[in-house]
Amino acid sequence: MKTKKMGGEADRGKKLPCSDPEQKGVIVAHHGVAVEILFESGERQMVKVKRSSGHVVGDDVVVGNGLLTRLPRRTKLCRKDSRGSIRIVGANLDVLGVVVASLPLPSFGYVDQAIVAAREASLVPVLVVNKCDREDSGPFVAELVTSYGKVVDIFPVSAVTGEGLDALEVFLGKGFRSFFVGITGVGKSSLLNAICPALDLRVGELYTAGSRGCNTTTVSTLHSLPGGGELVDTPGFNEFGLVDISAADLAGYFPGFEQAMEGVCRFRDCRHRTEPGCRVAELVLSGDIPKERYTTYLEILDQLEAGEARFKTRR
Ligand SMILES: Nc1nc2c(ncn2[C@@H]2O[C@H](COP(=O)(O)OP(=O)(O)OP(=O)(O)O)[C@@H](O)[C@H]2O)c(=O)[nH]1
Ligand SMILES: [Mg+2]
Repeated sequence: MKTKKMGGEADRGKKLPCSDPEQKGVIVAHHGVAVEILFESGERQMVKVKRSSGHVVGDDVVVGNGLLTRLPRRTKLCRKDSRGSIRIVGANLDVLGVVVASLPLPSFGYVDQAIVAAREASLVPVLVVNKCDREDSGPFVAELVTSYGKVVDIFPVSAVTGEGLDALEVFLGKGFRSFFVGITGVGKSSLLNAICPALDLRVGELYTAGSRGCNTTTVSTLHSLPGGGELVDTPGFNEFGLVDISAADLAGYFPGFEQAMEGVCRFRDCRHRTEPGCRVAELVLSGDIPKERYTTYLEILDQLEAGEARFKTRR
């Protein structure tokens, strides 16, 4: 594959003396200082970019005349990392596949925050429960079905035995661009290999309870699937900090609160804590919103409010 240097300023839009014809393509891998572009012609090319270019996998670009120009994004998915930095993780996506397994277990609130972030970014969230061949996976799947069964599609699968992969492939094949997220070691790359064996992506060593959880995948990559659709494999990350969601908006996106949003609370700025006439509180009392869902909501609400208070103090 050719690697082309676009020049120091190229990806910021300054024109450089060069007369290549323009070609449209999509970024299929991001290596920090270079991006791999798949052009509409089928040709692939590595193009050097600044580390701070802001380009991500899934970005549509036009390359030509020494310029790399990013086209407007249809959707973008963001998260805050453990240091509070905002990261755009992918662009022009349709589906967010939150991959979980009974080992390693996701951190508290991970699935909820991923679903909230997907909804805010106008993506369809689904839960992919991998490692269903494990003995402890039955109760784990049952728990997830109780919590999220009415809220999102759930795909129990095993990359090892192939169980459940047909249904997942049919779903992914509907022409979507899907994006797998999940903590390291849940088997995102293994699933892609199982769906698309020709890829032969690197997978981690056997995960045991004492494993340190180092990232095996270090670069996000976009792949076309044999049955249709596209899928992005990503390095695992343990935190899914919310971006662009205010404490006031949280309930509107929160998994399990859909029914509550159909009615109205007495106060328009109700945070659903202890306010009188609160629709969420009514549904928790009647058992329509499970208590654990509500507890998780309150904890994430606390975190968002604390973040907003810190931001105000700094200003
Ligand atoms: N039992 C079982 N193990 C699996 C399954 N899928 C993956 N694994 C194992 O889980 C470990 C981690 O798999 P990876 O595919 O590298 O996980 P990953 O989510 O891509 O990890 P990162 O790239 O670090 O984010 C490997 O040892 C796999 O063999 C599965 O369906 N069942
Ligand atoms: Mg991986």
